Amino acid sequence: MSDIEIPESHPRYQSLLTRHRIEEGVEKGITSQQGLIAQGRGEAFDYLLGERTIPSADDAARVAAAHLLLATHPVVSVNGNVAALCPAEIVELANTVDADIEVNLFNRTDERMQAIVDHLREHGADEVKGLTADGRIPGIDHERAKVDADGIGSADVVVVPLEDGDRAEALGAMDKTEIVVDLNPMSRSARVATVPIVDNIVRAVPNITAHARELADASREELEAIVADFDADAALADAERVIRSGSDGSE
Ligand code: PTJ
Repeated sequence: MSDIEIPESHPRYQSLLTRHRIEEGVEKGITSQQGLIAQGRGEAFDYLLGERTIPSADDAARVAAAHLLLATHPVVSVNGNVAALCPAEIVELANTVDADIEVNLFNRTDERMQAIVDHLREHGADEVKGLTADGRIPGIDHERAKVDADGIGSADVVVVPLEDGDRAEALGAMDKTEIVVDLNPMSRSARVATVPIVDNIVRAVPNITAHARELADASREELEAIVADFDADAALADAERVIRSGSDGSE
């Protein structure tokens, strides 16, 4: 990571790099201006979590990997913040678990959709879905309802990072397994997720990939046991406890 002129030893290096990527995303027409606000909200929670992956979030990332390996048709949904922050890591995750990538935007415009598809292709994606938009998620009346029928429309497991609660709830109602990455354990999307990962997207995505690689040879029974053991409410309660107390119990 060397796209900013700040030494990696700087204590706030990762945070400054993340801000820089979001700013650059806005300049390139990838990230919406609201994305800057969303980033600020996320940063506040990350600061309280100690800007690290807490053990319960690492466990959740492993469960997410198991779900993705068990899935028949997994899809990773990408918005303007995710595309700016970790495009290559999204492509790597999708390749590792054989998932489709689909762009899905709250502030959807044709220009921004195309800019994100192009950006993901520049970072190694072969096929990026989302432009066809021939499917709809029932129960949502904004642009996020638009999906590809052969993408999110027919997925059994969907990774939805930095989601708004509406779509997360509607996808749940369609009986899809939802893996949500959100730094706020109290957000509606984290609360309705099958697997909430309370971590920064820049850490969570490579972590899911690492777990998927480690679990690549696990049997279906082993993966199903990992999935069955997970308690989403306990994961959220743990993240909230860390935020309030500043300790994850591991020190
Ligand atoms: O690109 P678009 O048009 O689809 O718009 C995307 C945004 C993010 C602007 C839109 O979905 C939005 O407004 O989201 P919210 O409602 O602000 O929710 C964003 C959530 O993501 C909040 O709960 C933040 O805490 C969380 N968040 C922000 N940055 C990160 C994050 N979670 C993980 N990693 C981050 N880097």
